[in-house]
Amino acid sequence: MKCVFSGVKPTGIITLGNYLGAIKRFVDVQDQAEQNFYSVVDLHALTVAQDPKEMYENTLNIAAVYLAVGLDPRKATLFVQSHVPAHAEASWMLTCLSRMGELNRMTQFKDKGRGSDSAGVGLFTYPVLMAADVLLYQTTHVPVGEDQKQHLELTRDLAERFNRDYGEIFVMPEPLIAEVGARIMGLQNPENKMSKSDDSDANYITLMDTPKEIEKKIKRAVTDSENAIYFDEENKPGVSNLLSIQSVLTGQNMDNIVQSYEGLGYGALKKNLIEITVDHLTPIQQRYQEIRHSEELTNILRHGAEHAEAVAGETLKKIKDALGLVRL
Ligand code: AQP
Repeated sequence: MKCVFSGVKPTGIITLGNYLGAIKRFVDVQDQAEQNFYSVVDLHALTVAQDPKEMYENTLNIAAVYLAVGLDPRKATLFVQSHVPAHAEASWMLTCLSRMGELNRMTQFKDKGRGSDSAGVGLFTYPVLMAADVLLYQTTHVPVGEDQKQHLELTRDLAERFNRDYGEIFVMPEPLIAEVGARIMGLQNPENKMSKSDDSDANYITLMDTPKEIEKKIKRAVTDSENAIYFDEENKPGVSNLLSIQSVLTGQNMDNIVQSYEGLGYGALKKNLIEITVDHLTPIQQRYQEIRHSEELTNILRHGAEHAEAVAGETLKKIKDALGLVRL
């Protein structure tokens, strides 16, 4: 892999969904790629009204999580999106290349904006900003959860259109979507994906939840009345979701996990998963506490922004030249 880019919005505390679907994979691939860029995409968070104080804290919290889960700043450039103005600039240029119809088809806009007159324009153009994020780094691979697949297809469409109309500038990025864990579902509502801005905190586990909170949430997780443990997303979404979480956290394959529960009921599955989750998150939380208020964190973000700006700036120059914008 030549270059990997991905990002997370600072819209709340990172959930097990964000972690298993995306962030854990950032760590898994950081040694395989020649270059890694991971951003806290704060401009994306603005697409929905944010409390400024929470926004500020959440941005630094997510940067600290990046380090706590094992991203290594010697291998990965970590930065805050708004520190690199090229993202907003390139986004405008790509917006002018985008079509209403294709943005209208984005399912996340349909879900969050529901096509109403009061839906934010930023929510509508969000996928174009994401395209700019990815394309500015000549990204070859983008580790994301299933929900971002459609946005990445749009990124590829825009890159193709630009290359065709203005000359070959952009590399075509590929999504990296896991087979298991790409769509972790809500604990109370396993028909919908787990989201960090969900109204009910019983629906998600955050990376910062205490062992007691984890225990309470997993114990209360919705299952079904069959009391038989096997993987069937359609008919047993709650149980299958718990099994997926166990599979990604432990790296064990699904068949082995299911076999290990033979003759056991949901109580055993939940008890085991509570233990696995707490054991996995405890060292992450310890490292997070060490780093969150350290100077190390701000230094890493400062250096990250400088490097990101240099790389993105090169692509931005090419875009401007191709479009005929005068640079003096
Ligand atoms: N439930 C999920 N399962 C697997 N992957 C997920 N991701 C999000 N939810 C799940 C992946 O996490 C990465 C970062 O997501 P994001 O914060 O940039 O945006 P999102 O997809 O909108 O995540 P949330 O948690 O649902 O945020 P809110 O509630 O603010 O909208 C992405 O790669 C995403 O695919």
